[in-house]
Amino acid sequence: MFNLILFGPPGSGKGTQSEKLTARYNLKHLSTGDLLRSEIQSQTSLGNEAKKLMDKGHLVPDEVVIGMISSALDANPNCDGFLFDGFPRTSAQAEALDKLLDMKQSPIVAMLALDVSEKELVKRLVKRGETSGRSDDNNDNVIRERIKEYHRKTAPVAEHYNKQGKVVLVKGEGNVSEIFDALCREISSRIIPKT
Ligand code: B4P
Repeated sequence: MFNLILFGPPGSGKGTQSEKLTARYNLKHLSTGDLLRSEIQSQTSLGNEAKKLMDKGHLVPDEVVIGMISSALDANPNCDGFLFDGFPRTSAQAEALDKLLDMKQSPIVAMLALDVSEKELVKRLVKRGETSGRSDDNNDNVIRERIKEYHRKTAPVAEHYNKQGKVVLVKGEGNVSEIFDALCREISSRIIPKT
């Protein structure tokens, strides 16, 4: 299995690039944001609780998202690999993911980290909020809080994988296809072993 993490702050292009990468490399896309929004849409009790936190720009508890990822891994035993998007978002989630993948003897190969300035992040999320209907995108204070949560709780996840020598920093500003090409170059030249 070939497992990648696409990492970056809210609005850095994780969802956008994940769609293209999963199509190119035939990976199973696992986005905890999408899984949570689907629970909200179905009005499950998990979704209703998650919505309260997401609407404030806060993270959902670790045990909830770890449980969702664990079920998704079990539900896809035969895929070529996973692309994790928006997960792990805390050090506890990173440790749990490493354990789950150790059991499958298929560790993370690399963390592709999108680098985008805060000014650009806010601009993108405000713009998406005009049309997406996402309640966490149409309020400036919530957007700022999500970025603060990222610095408080998520940025340390990069250090976790840096210690394992797996972090690849990629410039996340520019047009979508240029960024996609840069990600593909990293995957092809540095990650997939040449035969
Ligand atoms: P996510 O769904 O992961 O959402 P996100 O980080 O806001 O968005 P993403 O990064 O995917 O968006 P993209 O840049 O592609 O999380 C939402 C919430 O769910 C979190 O705040 C949290 O509450 C909860 N949650 C999720 N996972 C969790 C976890 N593991 N633990 C706890 N809580 C969790 O796109 C942004 C915009 O930029 C789009 O409009 C896009 O079109 C645009 N864009 C993308 N690339 C661009 C480019 N190159 N140029 C210009 N615009 C671009």
